[in-house]
Amino acid sequence: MTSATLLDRSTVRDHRGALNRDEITAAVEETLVSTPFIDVHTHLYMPSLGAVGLWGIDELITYHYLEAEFFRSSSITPEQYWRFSKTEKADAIWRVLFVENAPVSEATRGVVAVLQALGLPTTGPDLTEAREFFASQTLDSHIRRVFDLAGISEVVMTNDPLDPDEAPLWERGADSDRQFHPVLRLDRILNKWATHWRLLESQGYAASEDAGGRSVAEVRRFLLEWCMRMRPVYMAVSLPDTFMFPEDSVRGRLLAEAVLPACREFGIPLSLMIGVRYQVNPALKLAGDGVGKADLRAVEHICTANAGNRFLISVLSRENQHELCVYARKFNNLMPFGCWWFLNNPSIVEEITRERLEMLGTTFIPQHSDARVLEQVIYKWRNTRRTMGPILANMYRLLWDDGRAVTRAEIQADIKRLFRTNFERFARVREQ
Ligand code: FIX
Ligand code: ZN
Repeated sequence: MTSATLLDRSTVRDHRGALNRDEITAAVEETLVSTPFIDVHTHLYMPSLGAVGLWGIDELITYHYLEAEFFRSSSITPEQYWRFSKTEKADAIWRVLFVENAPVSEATRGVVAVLQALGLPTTGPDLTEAREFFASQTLDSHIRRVFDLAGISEVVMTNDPLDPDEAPLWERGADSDRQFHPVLRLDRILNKWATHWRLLESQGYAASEDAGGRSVAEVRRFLLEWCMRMRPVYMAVSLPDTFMFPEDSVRGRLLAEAVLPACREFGIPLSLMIGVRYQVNPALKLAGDGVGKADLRAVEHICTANAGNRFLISVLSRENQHELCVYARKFNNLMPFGCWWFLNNPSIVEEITRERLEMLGTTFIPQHSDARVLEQVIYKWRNTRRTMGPILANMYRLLWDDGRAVTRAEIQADIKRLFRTNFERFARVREQ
């Protein structure tokens, strides 16, 4: 006899609109499909920044996730590969990962899902038909269609104020777009000061190599001027597995004395993405980064010392996930988000998400796409909905078995909170 039948059904169904146990799965699936998500971290760009945005079949195939997998299955060396044209690179990867081998990995299967969603052939010796299709698209209408297929209403960009291609577009006054939210990305300033302080100096900021003198105040001025220009929804930085806070370093000083005060002044969160081992194999370029377990006492210290700041935090190492959940229970100025990069695989997303639901309820942001190529949002959000459905349905069934049914409205509110309002409220998006 199951626990369900042991329960007095009338007590379980004692509130208006309560679902039956066997209605939960369909209600969850329908709500996941009908709720447009906000994608809180991508490397996508609004049309007015079109020059730096990636889209189309050649970009999909030469995505650094696929390059890493290509070098495992091909005798072509990275040195030879980097001498290829974009088309030659895409042709080589298509042949090796999609023709000579079945595309079963998460990243290769993703390309197949995108081709299918756009009505293109998912098999075939070459990419001719796909190239013709993408060549016939108009970027603006294509973006809207792709967002619809992905079930997202907005994306959050990654905008680098020191990027030589992107920064001039902002300085010339890039048109904003309601479906693209800017973010001020600070990796060059915080992680590569030694090679970038001169750029600030050349722009009229009194910076110095040791970040002494007026450097801190000037960086703060730089950040606030870019906040006025870009209106970011948050500032962001990726950090190595060795990151510590406080830290007696240029990064430690700029973070504590320039970035955190600027975030408070502009009223936006700081996103910390912790745990990268940069360029463990430089021959693979963007595909050459790795992961390392970080000492999350840095998170404890930064949340404690900066109660006036809000932190969006994602950690790259699987081994750091539980600690992050525990810290989120201690600090309500900490919002865990996403299953980042090497964690964005359904088996790991399931593990992390179940743990977060059990420890945090619905007070976290389950996922972001990290899309670098426009059409990737289609498969990354399809995977997320496919993974989230059974997890959420099981959660509500357990609640049912424990004596309380849920309503469709409650499921809608929870899913909206997980994939929209947690971010909107934490980043105060609608207030800006
Ligand atoms: O730092 C980041 O934002 C990372 O997401 C990227 O650098 C990384 O290369 C990536 O594409 C992960 O999915
Ligand atoms: Zn990213």
